[in-house]
Amino acid sequence: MNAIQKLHAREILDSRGNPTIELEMVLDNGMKAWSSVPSGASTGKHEAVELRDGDEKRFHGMGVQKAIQNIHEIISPEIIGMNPMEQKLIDEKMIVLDGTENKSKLGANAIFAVSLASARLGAMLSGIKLYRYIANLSGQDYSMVRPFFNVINGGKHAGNSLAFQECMISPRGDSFQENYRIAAEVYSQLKQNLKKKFGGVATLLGDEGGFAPNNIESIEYVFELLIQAVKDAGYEGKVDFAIDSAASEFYKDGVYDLGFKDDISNKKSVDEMIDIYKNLVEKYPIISIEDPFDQEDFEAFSNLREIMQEKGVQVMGDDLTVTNKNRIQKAIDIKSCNSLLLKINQIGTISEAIDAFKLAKSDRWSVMVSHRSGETTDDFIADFAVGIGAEQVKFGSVARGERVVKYNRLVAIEEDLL
Ligand code: 2PG
Ligand code: MG
Repeated sequence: MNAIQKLHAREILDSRGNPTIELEMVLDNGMKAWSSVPSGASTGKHEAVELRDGDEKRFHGMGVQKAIQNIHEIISPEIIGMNPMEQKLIDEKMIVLDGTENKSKLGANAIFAVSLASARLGAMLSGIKLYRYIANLSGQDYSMVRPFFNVINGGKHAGNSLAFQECMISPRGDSFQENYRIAAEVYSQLKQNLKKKFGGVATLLGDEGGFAPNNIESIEYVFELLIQAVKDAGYEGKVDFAIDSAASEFYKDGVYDLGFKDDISNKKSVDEMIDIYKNLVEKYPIISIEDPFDQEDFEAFSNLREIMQEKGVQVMGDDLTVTNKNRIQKAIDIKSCNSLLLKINQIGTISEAIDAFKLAKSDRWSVMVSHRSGETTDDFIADFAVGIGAEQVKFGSVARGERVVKYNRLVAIEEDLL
């Protein structure tokens, strides 16, 4: 009868060594699907709540035993007996069971694990590939995505002094395979160049597998390094760049402090930040700017969007919009963005993430599906991005297993699409 028979969750570790949830969902015919839960470091204030135990004696308070207990004792009795193909009903049931605005009762991490596993099981039951199943669920046409690879890490994701969180490269090749290869070649060129210039310590990695050199005087200099690596690798003019400032992390009392990690004050006003972005876009092939300002400053976003729109540059909301339809609607009304960063765990369920996607599309935004800085080897978001027909993805660098597992899945999907 194709009913969910059992949910079993356990505590595992993510790529940063923090505890997270792995879930197994079993169907009455013996089919099994699993999921595991990522976790952000530069989380937006308005994201759905990731439930942590707060017991300092275990994992410095980061344990997820309460969330696991919520799966076993509260979600499981309600979900057992349901058909996993009823994704919307399952997601809605959990939203009602939780009953809070931000999923703080059951934990968005608990809800997310169940939502993903049921989609996987639904796809297995339908006998189709997960990305095709997601396309059916969302009513969208699946399509291959353009990847953005985070090759220089800063902000909260690295121990260096760079304020800006992510500097990405995005080759303009004809296929995903080609873009993946170009990115890997540029990455290894960049490694050689960094080593030659600053020594081996400059090639240490940040949380998302990009390099985290400490000898960087300015954000311009990062892009000079990238220009050089692209050129040396033989791809001059064939690679675009993107930036995720994650600016909420260095915003305080009306100013952006680019020296925040070293306690060396380097304060910039909104207007000065706009000048930095204008200058960057003029000098380098930057096509996307994510979270350029604080997560509450819809107005500053919209000032930048007005400037960038005509240059064809994306102004993308992440902490600003948190995959939440109320905040996306506000950003549409105020014209803050023309692009959405979409993270399923920011909102908690697949159904809500699909709704967020559709809302952004209703205002003709582009959409980039994203990993979190703390990841697992779950590759669900690769299928999800292709299935909903998002144009872009970012899953970190071309190194570290929890990042490449998702890009590697795209290689297989692309083959399947040919
Ligand atoms: C971001 C993400 C992922 P985090 O800001 O876009 O790169 O970081 O998961 O730490 O929020
Ligand atoms: Mg971001």
